[in-house]
Amino acid sequence: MPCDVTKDEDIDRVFAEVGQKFGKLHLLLHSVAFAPKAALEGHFVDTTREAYLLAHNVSAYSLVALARGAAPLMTDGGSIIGMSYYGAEKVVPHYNVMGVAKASLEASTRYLAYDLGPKKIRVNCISAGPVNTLAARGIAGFSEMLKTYELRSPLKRNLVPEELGATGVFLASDGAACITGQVIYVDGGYCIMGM
Ligand code: 0WE
Repeated sequence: MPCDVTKDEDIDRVFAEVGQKFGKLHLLLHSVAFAPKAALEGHFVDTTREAYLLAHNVSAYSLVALARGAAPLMTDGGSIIGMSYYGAEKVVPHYNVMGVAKASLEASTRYLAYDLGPKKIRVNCISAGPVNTLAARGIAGFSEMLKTYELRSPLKRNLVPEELGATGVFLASDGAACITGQVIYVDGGYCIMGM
């Protein structure tokens, strides 16, 4: 089903259809982000108001709106998963406004976890190391980033997408029944390094 996450009508329609088709929902995976290309190329200080608001609307507020739509269908409890990146926490050159939006996504994860915990709905983020996706291919210096993870991460390699899937399955399962409000790094341990 198409869903423009900047439109409340789209979100309402999707969850109404999910309710009709399935009656309930156990898992919501939020995997959507956008910042205008220009904002990811120049200096963060030059981020326009328009680019800042668009990045936060699509990449962070959408988690709140989707969680509100999903929660009434999660009558057995549920698992909500967002996708984040280390640029939320530390400065990654050129990640710019996306880093600020991911910081907002991670903080929203904690506040949603608090609100929805009494309904047995858990809310967590997976913070992924770099993955060679279509969106990543346009990013200047991306192949250098992959090499840096190979060289510097404790596991001395990049992740494979199946490992993100496996972490998602874990977070959706009862194995993670007492885990909420967390950011789980799937990055070969890269984020623990100081040098
Ligand atoms: O979150 C992301 C990227 C998401 C993204 C990608 C694009 C490319 C095309 C958001 N908006 C756009 N807008 C476009 O016009 N990542 C974690 C991947 C990523 O993006 C970077 C990175 C990494 C890693 C940008 C700069 C530096 C590092």
